[in-house]
Amino acid sequence: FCDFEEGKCNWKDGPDLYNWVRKTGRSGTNSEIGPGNDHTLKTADGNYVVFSTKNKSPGSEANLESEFFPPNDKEMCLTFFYYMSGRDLGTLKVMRREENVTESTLWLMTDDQGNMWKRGMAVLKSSILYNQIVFRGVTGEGRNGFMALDDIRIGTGENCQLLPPEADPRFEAVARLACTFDDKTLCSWTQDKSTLSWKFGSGTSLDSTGPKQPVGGKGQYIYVSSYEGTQSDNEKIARLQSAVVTSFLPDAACFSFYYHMFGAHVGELRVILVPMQDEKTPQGRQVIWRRRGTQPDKWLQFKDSLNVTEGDYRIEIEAEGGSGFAGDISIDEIMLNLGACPGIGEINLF
Ligand SMILES: [Ca+2]
Ligand SMILES: [Ca+2]
Repeated sequence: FCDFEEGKCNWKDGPDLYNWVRKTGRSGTNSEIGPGNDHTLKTADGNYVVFSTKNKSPGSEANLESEFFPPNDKEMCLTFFYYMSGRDLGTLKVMRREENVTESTLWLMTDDQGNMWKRGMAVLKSSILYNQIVFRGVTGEGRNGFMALDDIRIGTGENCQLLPPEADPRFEAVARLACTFDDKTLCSWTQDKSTLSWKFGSGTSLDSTGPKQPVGGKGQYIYVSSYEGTQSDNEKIARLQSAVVTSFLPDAACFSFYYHMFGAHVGELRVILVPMQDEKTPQGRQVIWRRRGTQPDKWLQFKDSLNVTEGDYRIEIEAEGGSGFAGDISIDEIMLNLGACPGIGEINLF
């Protein structure tokens, strides 16, 4: 248990540029801002730890790390109080790290949660590995907000559940990965800059190998031309990378999108899972689906239940060019839904 009245107990600062700062409600002695009262004493003399967006660029990170716990065969429970205030504040995540092997998001809240201390709770499943808990703050665009923590307790698992229920990191993943491309953005997806690029299309070009129209008849899709003339062999891939998604265990998730591949020189379209702990090693990339060469001249749907064993991961959609100009690979309407895909297979669309 840690109430931060005497210090940070066994909680340590991560290796990042910024740290969670211990502070009293009334203190103006350091540059951090925070709640007026702590949670333990509910007075301005009480202490907590805080990470603010003040003077930090968006995406700045601070980690508060527990000691390593030995393998445990019983479920444990993490409870804590959090205070998140300010526009475009950013994200507070609770991560579990197992022997530096896997990192899983247990709890996640984004942006302002009202000007009060709220109770958070997360189930710590049994683990056969040494493991630790990490509170990770990531700042957003705001410059005048803060996230604070107090009264962190790790105890036995009776009546433990995820609180608040909306802190389930899976909901965030579902919302973040969906993309129609209709507003001419990639949503939370990013392009790998070292490769060929995905371009926006609306079906109005004279190119006879692209789709006649986007899925749904209007808006935008994205596509890759088979050949752009100037590329060398190792540049023939266009890669679209998802934001980090947490494992959907014990439930599955259904990942789907529409694709259109047509023309004599069409290359290959692949879906790849990249576990974050293996991100730096090529053998960690798991190709879960591939389709090669020209297909019927219409939108087809890829759909598959994601079976990821544990830990956080990223999805990549990779299009490989062909040996000539005749051909495009297009995709549209990326979706992620909780639960396994009903009737897995490929479904034709008009
Ligand atoms: Ca306190
Ligand atoms: Ca679209």
